[in-house]
Amino acid sequence: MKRVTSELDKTRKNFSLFSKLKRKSHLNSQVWSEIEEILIQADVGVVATSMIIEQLQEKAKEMKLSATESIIDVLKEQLKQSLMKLDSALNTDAELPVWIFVGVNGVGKTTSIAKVANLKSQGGKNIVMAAGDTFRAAASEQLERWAVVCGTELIKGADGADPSSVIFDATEHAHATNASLVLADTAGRLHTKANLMQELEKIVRVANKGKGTVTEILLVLDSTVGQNGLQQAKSFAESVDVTGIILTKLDGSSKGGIIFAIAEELKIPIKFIGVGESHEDLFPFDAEEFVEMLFDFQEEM
Ligand SMILES: Nc1nc2c(ncn2[C@@H]2O[C@H](COP(=O)(O)OP(=O)(O)O)[C@@H](O)[C@H]2O)c(=O)[nH]1
Ligand SMILES: [Mg+2]
Repeated sequence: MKRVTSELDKTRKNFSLFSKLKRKSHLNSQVWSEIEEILIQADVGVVATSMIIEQLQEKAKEMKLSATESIIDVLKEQLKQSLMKLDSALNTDAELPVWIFVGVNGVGKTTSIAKVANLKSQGGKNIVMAAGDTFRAAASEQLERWAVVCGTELIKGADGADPSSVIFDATEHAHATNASLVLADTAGRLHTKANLMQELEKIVRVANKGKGTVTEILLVLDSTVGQNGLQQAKSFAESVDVTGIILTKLDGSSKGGIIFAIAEELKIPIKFIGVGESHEDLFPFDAEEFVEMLFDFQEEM
């Protein structure tokens, strides 16, 4: 995840305020409220921030800490732990694993499929993409262009076709051609529309009917929308068993702190982060490295 450092500049800028705070030697109530303010500013959110502060205050008491510098170090470890509690490993544990990408419009589902395809085909996997966004003709054309770039196969249906049947056909094709992973796109849907959410349940059910097994349902969230992403995640998780989150557009976002809200409040692991528009701009999520990068602000000191 080394290359990501500069892409995280905007989020890191928020966390770099901790370096100024470190210079205040004594831990007092003003320092506590500044810690709180920095976390909220970084879009960790009010609920997760108060959970974090509460834990941190307990530790400060237990460890009898009185220096601001040491509490910032403890905070950094605590943030790492909260992310590491969740398992970011990707599940391919099936004869033919199927990963379904879900989320609202424009968050980066289709682009993320290209990125995951690129990463996994470099790792030796034989991939079939399923153009399950049959809502707009342009959507399968977009995925088709990516399939060419990534050198993967693509199964699509007629415009307006039932997305479940397109994804089902992709699993049959993948099985027949000995492919090892199916990546299925879906149309963006408003999490507030009950019928669209029901369609998603059907997609998952049908994808499991043939030779494929759905081993990941990846919810794609746009990090630039901040706390609104939490609401999206809660609604999707009510309809389908979301196994992980792909957090996109971190390159243009100062709201990367949302990662901690997702971990604390939703307990859904982040599995990938997206940091740009090319098919190479995606990284498997590494909690330890991520937190190290956020707190790597020597240059600002
Ligand atoms: N900067 C940036 N742009 C992204 C990222 N992921 C997706 N995009 C852009 O967001 C827009 C919507 O992406 P798309 O994959 O079509 O979203 P979908 O509607 O969820 O399928 C496109 O212009 C993408 O290039 C990312 O990680 N960083
Ligand atoms: Mg799309």
